[in-house]
Amino acid sequence: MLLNYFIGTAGSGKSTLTGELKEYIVNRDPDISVITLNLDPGVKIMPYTPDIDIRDYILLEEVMDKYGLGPNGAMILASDLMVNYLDDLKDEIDEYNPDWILVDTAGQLELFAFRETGPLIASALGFESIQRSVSFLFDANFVLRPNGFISTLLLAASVQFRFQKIPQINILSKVDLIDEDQIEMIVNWSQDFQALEDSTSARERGLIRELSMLLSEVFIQLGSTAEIIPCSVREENGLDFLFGYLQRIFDEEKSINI
Ligand SMILES: Nc1nc2c(ncn2[C@@H]2O[C@H](COP(=O)(O)OP(=O)(O)OP(=O)(O)O)[C@@H](O)[C@H]2O)c(=O)[nH]1
Ligand SMILES: [Mg+2]
Repeated sequence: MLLNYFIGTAGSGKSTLTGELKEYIVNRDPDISVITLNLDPGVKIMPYTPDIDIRDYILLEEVMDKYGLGPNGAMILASDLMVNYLDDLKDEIDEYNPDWILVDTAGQLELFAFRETGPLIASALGFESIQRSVSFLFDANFVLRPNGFISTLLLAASVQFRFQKIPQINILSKVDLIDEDQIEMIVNWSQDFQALEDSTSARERGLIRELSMLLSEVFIQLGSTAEIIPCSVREENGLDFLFGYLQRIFDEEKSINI
């Protein structure tokens, strides 16, 4: 079984991609049974209908009313309360017994990634022969400049640090909003941090330049990360690559369990 978490900044396209990727897989390979799991207790309108939904157990609005909290405080509490429903989620997953589970997380990524909940859910749902992966979305709107790319890279690196041992795929989302040259430039930054440092030196000024140069130097020291996959659900672009990456992770699990 493969369980993939979509994580990324607010509005980066996690829910849309979760729904579209399921559609893509159903059409592309009917032998793979795939379900979606929504872990966002606060979402009101979703671009797809999740097969399993945390909102059946916790609703942000009810937490606000019951505990007299505003949306932010209630979101923190709701995400902590999710842990109480892990057995229910597991039972629902067992009923479906799927090959792949696509997990859609809330926009407040720090709640899922930096508090105890996310890693706890990740390990609690990591039962039996389950292979897990994280797909981290870089919103094309925000990574056009080196400083935007570097700050998102720092977030992605923090998530990787928290979800140790879980393979991470980096996705450049909404690429229909930027042009081909820009896509190429960002993919190049992800493969070659020296190119990122050169762009930083050319395009940033003052303190931001100094800081960005230092940070890109840190990434050079840390070594190269995986190439970022450009994706657009509008143009159905990149879903094949993402599917391929996930399939490789899934096949690795199968070969380990033979
Ligand atoms: N142009 C374009 N817009 C997209 C794409 N994917 C998502 N969007 C739009 O981006 C907005 C946010 O998409 P969501 O899928 O709700 O993003 P999210 O990351 O789930 O948002 P939160 O859960 O609120 O953090 C919506 O208006 C989507 O229609 C894409 O590939 N291209
Ligand atoms: Mg969402």
